[in-house]
Amino acid sequence: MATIKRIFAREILDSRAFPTVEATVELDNGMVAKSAVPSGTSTGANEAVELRDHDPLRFAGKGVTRAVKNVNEILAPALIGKDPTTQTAIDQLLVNLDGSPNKAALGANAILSVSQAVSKAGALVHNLPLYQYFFLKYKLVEAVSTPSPIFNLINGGAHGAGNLDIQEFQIVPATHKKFSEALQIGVEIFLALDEVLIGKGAVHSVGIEGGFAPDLYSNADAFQLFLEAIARTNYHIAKDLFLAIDAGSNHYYANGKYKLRDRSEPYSADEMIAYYKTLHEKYSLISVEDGLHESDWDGWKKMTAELQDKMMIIGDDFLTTNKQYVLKAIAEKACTAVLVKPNQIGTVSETVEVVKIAKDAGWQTVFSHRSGETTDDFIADMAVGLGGDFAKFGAPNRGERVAKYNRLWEIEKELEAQK
Ligand code: 2PG
Ligand code: MG
Repeated sequence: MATIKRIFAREILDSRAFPTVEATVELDNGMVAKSAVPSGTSTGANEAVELRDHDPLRFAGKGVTRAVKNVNEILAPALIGKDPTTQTAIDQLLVNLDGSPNKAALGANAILSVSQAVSKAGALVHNLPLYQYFFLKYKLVEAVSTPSPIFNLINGGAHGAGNLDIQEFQIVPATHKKFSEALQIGVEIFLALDEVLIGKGAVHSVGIEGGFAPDLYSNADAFQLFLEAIARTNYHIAKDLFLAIDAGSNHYYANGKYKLRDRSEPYSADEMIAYYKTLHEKYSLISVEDGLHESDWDGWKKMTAELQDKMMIIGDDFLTTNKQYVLKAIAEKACTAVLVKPNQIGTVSETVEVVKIAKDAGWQTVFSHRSGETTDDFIADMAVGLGGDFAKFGAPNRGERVAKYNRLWEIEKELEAQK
């Protein structure tokens, strides 16, 4: 049995130039595994706590030396000599060492870096690719397959240039397409959008997740841009691909109302639901994430009742990959899908538990990157190994995004070779 010989963490930079935590696990047989944690920009109130230094004299207060120290001085010594394949026991130990309800003591970034690196070490010990290790360990699905990608091609809200309210304007290739075909659709529409924006003399630089961040007058303009771009390709909306959004509605919510620049009067929750229905009719919208504010449970129940036969209702900030909220939303029929972000909860095992609960309830699972990312492709393997239905890794652009899409592409090839 291989055991953990040494664990250490360090600061590395994420895609926004903020420091984040990378942990390295060394085993007594010489094997080495590393993993880095991502970080959100538009975060849910109930996410596990990301520990930052808040020292204004270092990296604008974004340093994570306290989290690094917690790995090196508290988590690492407790794990020496442990078997890295005992993920559940190790994660429980990490949770206990923290002792707080939301990982505020040691930091979810500290804890997750170790938890993820331990998974990678466990896969190495079994001589398996990480996705196979997850698949065989947790048995959440009958067979491994690659998830369908959701591409965020226009960045608005907290991720964009400040002139669009909706956070992510996405395209979803038809789910019967295999991953590599879906990737090609995403890329060709991304490149067509670039041409359309250049043709209009509009800003065509990209936002925080690699999608374009153009200067537009209204959210409706973004959907029109999609139609123009799609018309330049050989693909057809509602046949080869569909539109979707991450509304990120916390961003434009105030005093019980939603303020979209498309209309001078703010929208009520009922009017937002009607708005999403119109988007479905007009633009084949098949998925809406965080369509209402994270605290509006009654609104979410209504939204699910009214829209679930037309589109997927995804909870992100609303559920924060937290069992407590996922169970409540299942019981109250407030969603039909969960966004899966390991750093919202802080360990691999708790993430797996949430995925299992969602699957058992017949929900869809959408594995997601964060806006602050590294080139670690952990989430791609996790999505495959746990039977994720969808993978949302941003635009097919920027190294930290394409690292994950390229990993899915590689896995597709591996799986095809095994057939
Ligand atoms: C989201 C994510 C990822 P962030 O809202 O779904 O796209 O953004 O990481 O900023 O929370
Ligand atoms: Mg979201």
